[in-house]
Amino acid sequence: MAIEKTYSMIKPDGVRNGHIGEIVNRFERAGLKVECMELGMVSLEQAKANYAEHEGKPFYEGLIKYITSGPVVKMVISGEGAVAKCRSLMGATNPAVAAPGTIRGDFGLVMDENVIHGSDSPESAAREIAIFFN
Ligand SMILES: Nc1nc2c(ncn2[C@@H]2O[C@H](COP(=O)(O)OP(=O)(O)O)[C@@H](O)[C@H]2O)c(=O)[nH]1
Ligand SMILES: [Mg+2]
Repeated sequence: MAIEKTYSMIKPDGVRNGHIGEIVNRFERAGLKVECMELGMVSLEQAKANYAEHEGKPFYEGLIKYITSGPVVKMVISGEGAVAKCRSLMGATNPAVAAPGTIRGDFGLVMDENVIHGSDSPESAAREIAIFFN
């Protein structure tokens, strides 16, 4: 393991339902550090770039519409093994099966609104950080 950076984003439902503080608290309690943080909208260009790998899938259009529908919290998180650590704190993609104690398991209900995004590799993290922070 090494000190890594990852991109994490509290999605519109997480912001709307008032989970910002709890999520940031979980990251910090786990020893991760918030390097950058911004509350704001995701542009259509940013949404398409971030989710390029999913273009053409049945849920793609809904995903783009959703992620641009309301304010999100964009974050750069750093720490030892930050990419995997964030993913494990997030839990499984589908909140219906995400383990209790994970962010998605505790605050999500459906796949379309699953509370949080996190990069899936150090390479994705570098790409995604460049999309959202200059
Ligand atoms: N409605 C729907 N949304 C999906 C599905 N798969 C993925 N998504 C959404 O697209 C996002 C990106 O998918 P993916 O990269 O596979 O999952 P993640 O890395 O765990 O966020 C997920 O967080 C979901 O919001 C699906 O089968 N149905
Ligand atoms: Mg993903």
